[in-house]
Amino acid sequence: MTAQIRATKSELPQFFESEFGQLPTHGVWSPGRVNLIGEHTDYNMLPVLPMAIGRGFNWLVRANGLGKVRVRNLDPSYRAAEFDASGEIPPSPPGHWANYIKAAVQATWPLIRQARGEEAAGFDAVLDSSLPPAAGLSSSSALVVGSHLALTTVNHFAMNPADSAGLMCHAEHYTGTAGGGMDQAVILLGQSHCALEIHFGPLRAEKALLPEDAAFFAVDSLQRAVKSGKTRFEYNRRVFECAAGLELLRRHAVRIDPACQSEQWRHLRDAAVYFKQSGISHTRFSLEAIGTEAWSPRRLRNALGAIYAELLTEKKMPPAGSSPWRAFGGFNIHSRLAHVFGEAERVHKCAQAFASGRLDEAATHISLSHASCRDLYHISTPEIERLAGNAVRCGALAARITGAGFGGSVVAMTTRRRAAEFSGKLWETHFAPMPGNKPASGGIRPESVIIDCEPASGAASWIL
Ligand code: NG1
Repeated sequence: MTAQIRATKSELPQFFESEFGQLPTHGVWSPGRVNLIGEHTDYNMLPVLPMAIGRGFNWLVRANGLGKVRVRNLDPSYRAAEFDASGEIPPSPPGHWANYIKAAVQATWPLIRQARGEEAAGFDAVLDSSLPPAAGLSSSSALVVGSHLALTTVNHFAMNPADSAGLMCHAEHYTGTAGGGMDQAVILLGQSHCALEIHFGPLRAEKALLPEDAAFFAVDSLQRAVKSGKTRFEYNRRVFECAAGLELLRRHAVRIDPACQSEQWRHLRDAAVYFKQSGISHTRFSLEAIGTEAWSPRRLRNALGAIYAELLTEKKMPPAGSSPWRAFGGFNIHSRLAHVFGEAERVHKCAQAFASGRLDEAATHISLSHASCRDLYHISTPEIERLAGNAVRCGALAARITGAGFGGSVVAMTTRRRAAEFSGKLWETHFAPMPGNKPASGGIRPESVIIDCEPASGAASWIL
């Protein structure tokens, strides 16, 4: 793996020794991911089609006898993270990178203690990242998963990767987002040469073959989607809207089909299964149950009763009256559900098109996904639209926003034959003219914004 070679050749070992006075004992690799299709479906237990990529975090670690976790980042803009390890760790201020490490440690620590009957060992670590932060390539979950592997590795505590993925999905909620399980799953289970079609509840990751001649690029819009403050509100709000939508569908289903057992629906996936089995159009059903108008908080509270407040808390929405609620235009439940049900159907169709080498058909699903993310889920931005448009004008078969949205990256698909021409043109037309972007003045480099993505294997740890 190129990234591992990079670690041993870099200054990381000296950095570790100068910080901690000893040599590291283990290495850890935790990659980022790019999601090809299936956006905002995972927390509804509907499938996704991501792949792990060759960029991520390189870690060097060693157990310490201090009961502490001490982590240093080679990038000096991240201050040292240091805290007492336990199952209940007070969080750092919102948005602080230490929270991603704390998230993993507080969830993993009690498991080791329970299995061993004694406290786990803390660890010292240095890390270096080749992933752009907050760019929709899952640097946050790569940090969470890497911290989990650092802790389990120095404690010689073996866990099945699928169990680690489930544990880390819930662990990351500590940071304030109510995300699904896609990122942690693909980071832990990723395989070289293929994407994964991931199903949830229970977690099932199937190899998704990609055509030999397909090439993928993650292209960074340079608009950072930092998941604290407004962006976190916008993400959790959509998770809430899906959960509230499920409640409204469930109530409508009882009225029109008392035998439907909708009281057992836990996720939008369960409603999707019901629609499929009963031959019902989700579009028509949602229209009847929800209507197309935005729901004001008051109207939704009246419709849902006590569940409204419970869901707000469960989905980590801030208290009423706090700043993100100001200028709130209502809950767009109908359009959110239309996106989620449509997107879930596209995931499997796109995987099938890939498997049988039908690139043009896959490109159609990818383009439709982007339009749905923009028009129904409202996660695109003018910068992303400009970038996705330019990618297509430069020869991409399709380009779509990837990850949570509100900035971040676009994934562009092209053919291997046209890949070099595509990336050259995109650099010349989109990035090179950016004000202040002169290589001589330390401007951005093509390979740091137009990232050639081969499907790569998932996270790993090893003895040095
Ligand atoms: P990113 O792009 O890493 O913030 C987020 C969620 C995913 C998924 C996608 C949208 C986390 C850790 N990740 O990804 O679970 O919902 O958005 O498809 O919350």
